[in-house]
Amino acid sequence: MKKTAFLICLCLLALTLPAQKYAPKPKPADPPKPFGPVPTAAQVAWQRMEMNMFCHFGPNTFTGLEWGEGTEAEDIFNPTALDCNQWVSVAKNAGFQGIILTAKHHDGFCLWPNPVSTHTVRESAWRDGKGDVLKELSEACKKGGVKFGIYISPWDRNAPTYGTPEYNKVFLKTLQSAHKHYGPIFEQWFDGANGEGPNGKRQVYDWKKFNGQTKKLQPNAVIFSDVGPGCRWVGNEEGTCGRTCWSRLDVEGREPGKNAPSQDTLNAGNYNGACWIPAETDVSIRPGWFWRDSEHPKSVQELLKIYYNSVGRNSLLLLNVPPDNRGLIPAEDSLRLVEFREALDSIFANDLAKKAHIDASNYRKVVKKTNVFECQNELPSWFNLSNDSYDDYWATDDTVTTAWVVFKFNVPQTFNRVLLQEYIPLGQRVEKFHIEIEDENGNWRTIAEETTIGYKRIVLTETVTTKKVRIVIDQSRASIVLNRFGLFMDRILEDE
Ligand code: FUL
Repeated sequence: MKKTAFLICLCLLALTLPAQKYAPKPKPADPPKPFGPVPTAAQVAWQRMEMNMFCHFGPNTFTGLEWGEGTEAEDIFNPTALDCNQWVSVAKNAGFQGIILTAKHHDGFCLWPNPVSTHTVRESAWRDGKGDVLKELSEACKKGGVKFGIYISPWDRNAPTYGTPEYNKVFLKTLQSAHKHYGPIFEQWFDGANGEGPNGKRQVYDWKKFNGQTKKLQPNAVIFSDVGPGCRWVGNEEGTCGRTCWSRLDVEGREPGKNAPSQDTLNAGNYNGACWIPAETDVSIRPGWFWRDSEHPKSVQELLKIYYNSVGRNSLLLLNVPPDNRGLIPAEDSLRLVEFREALDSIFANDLAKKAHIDASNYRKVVKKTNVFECQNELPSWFNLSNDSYDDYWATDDTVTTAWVVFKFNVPQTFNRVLLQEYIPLGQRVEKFHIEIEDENGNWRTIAEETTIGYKRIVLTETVTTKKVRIVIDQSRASIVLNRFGLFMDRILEDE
């Protein structure tokens, strides 16, 4: 009885309140639900680095070999003017966010005094055995604000235990010594190469333990191998990611090396892959991975093509820039990288799409968080396509998997590069899209047809001039979530 009286009072009170002030709150649209496997925060941060520098350095720098035998005398390693700060400044000037060093290549020589090896800088005459390249580079990276990563080859042509279960223990201790003393490490690189012939030693690697210990000691490190788990080899060393590239891969029953998925699969990913394992494109600025006096860096044009074929195809670019036998990055490579940076800036500094009026066939209703009571503050989320805030996106309603966005200009614009980005924290969705421009007669003309977008897609088109550009998403596996669209003019590779 008491309860009923209380409820009546409550209703009367509610009726006396001014209706206007308590108008029903518009329900802000929920963010789209994630689709399929999604990246971890570390994988998103890694992908956003876009370009990192690889440094192959070790006995091969002094012998001219690509794969050292493992029998080279330690004294062979003798850089006369090592300066890791110079490597860092070269990397920064080129716009690389991180550096990955071959701390131990297949010859087994360790660039740090690894306590479980007798084939290290400690055994060499270099700096009286007191030198430590890992220490110098990790400190230089910290000082320069560049992230530090390491390559440690599982294949070891020097380790006496190689080919026995004992080697796995040695390898775990090797990893531990590097991970404990030189972190934080943003990427751990596990090479899949294993060149021992039929009569040679074969190692059965304990990948579970290698990955488990790495995760424990360096929780933010993205682990590279043919099968991840953090990121995967792109399947070639030419700098070409698949035109269709899914960041998903099936790795059940797979291992790095001989039991890896086919190179074609690594190049394109698996449409329904169970794990988020994005592609990393590793390629050298020179013909070899290690420095040789007789070799020279690629041209700016070649580097730009590599950029489009890697970063522009939903992959991260890991460009190898090998230090020479002085322990310095040669002037011709560092100059080439400055030219490469200037070329990228000349193309991507001027986003023509920023001047556009945008319209879309559908958008998810997003109510400005600061003022949820006023419906007129609903923002068409397509505005987010031309701003630089990573976490703001244009998304369609849940059931809408085909949509267009049109970019209109007051005066005609000339461009040949179209940039698109999906908001990958919510997964990879788009599987087919095309780009149209309005011609002089007011008709739409298709200038490109592509498949995947992923983290970043740069579509190379003929040079066109138009007042209207339309992106048509023909097929998406869930609602569309794009966070960036841009239009650029490349005058360096204009007709490619
Ligand atoms: C390969 C190695 O065999 C090469 O020497 C180089 O380190 C390259 C990055 O990976 O598998």
